[in-house]
Amino acid sequence: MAAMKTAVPQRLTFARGFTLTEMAVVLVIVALLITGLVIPFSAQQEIRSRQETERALADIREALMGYAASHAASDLKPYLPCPDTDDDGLENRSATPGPCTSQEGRIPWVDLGLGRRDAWNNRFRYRVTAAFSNSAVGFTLASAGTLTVCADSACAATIASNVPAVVLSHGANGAGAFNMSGGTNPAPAGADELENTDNDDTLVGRTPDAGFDDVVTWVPHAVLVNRMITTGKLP
Ligand SMILES: [Ca+2]
Ligand SMILES: [Ca+2]
Repeated sequence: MAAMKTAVPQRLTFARGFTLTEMAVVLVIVALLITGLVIPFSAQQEIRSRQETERALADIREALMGYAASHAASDLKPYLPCPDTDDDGLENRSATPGPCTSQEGRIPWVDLGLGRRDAWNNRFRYRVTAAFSNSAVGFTLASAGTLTVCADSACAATIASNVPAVVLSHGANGAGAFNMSGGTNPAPAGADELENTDNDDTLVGRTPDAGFDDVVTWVPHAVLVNRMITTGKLP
């Protein structure tokens, strides 16, 4: 009897101690799991936003080619829309019919019926070659795009040349983007992102990393011309 009385408390003491240790281990594991889940969640949200913006840009590219196929200039040749320069979603021309007020601005989302904002709540930037956007004199098979998409701001490597039009999102940081209030966000820090805000014919469309998060697409010359031929708009 005495031996049994001492054996039971010993077993209970051992069981209680083991449970506490086990709980501590479980708590540590749960803490590690929560930390591990929280970080990928924000990263996953970023990936979803980027994919959403990439899909929107692909739709905009199709819409631009549809616009060219459905609009005839005064000479009956096709033309691309002008950028929107006053944040109303409508293209801006210095004469109607005629050339654009500016070759760069916001994508004219009202004219296209899509592309009002990217996943980070900024406008899409749009730049178009003058010879492809004049509604008095449309483009022909001989028209050349003046835009160049490069791998970096120095343009040591070219990704696409002879490009008629480029559309881009300034990414998660939104640096240099036209915002939803009609203004422009503070300029980006990196040279490659800065190249996409300086209103010239060179743009950067490289793989994203810590110093570059722009999402860039363009209307390739050969694809646009081929679409005009297959729809009977050219030659
Ligand atoms: Ca406008
Ligand atoms: Ca530039």
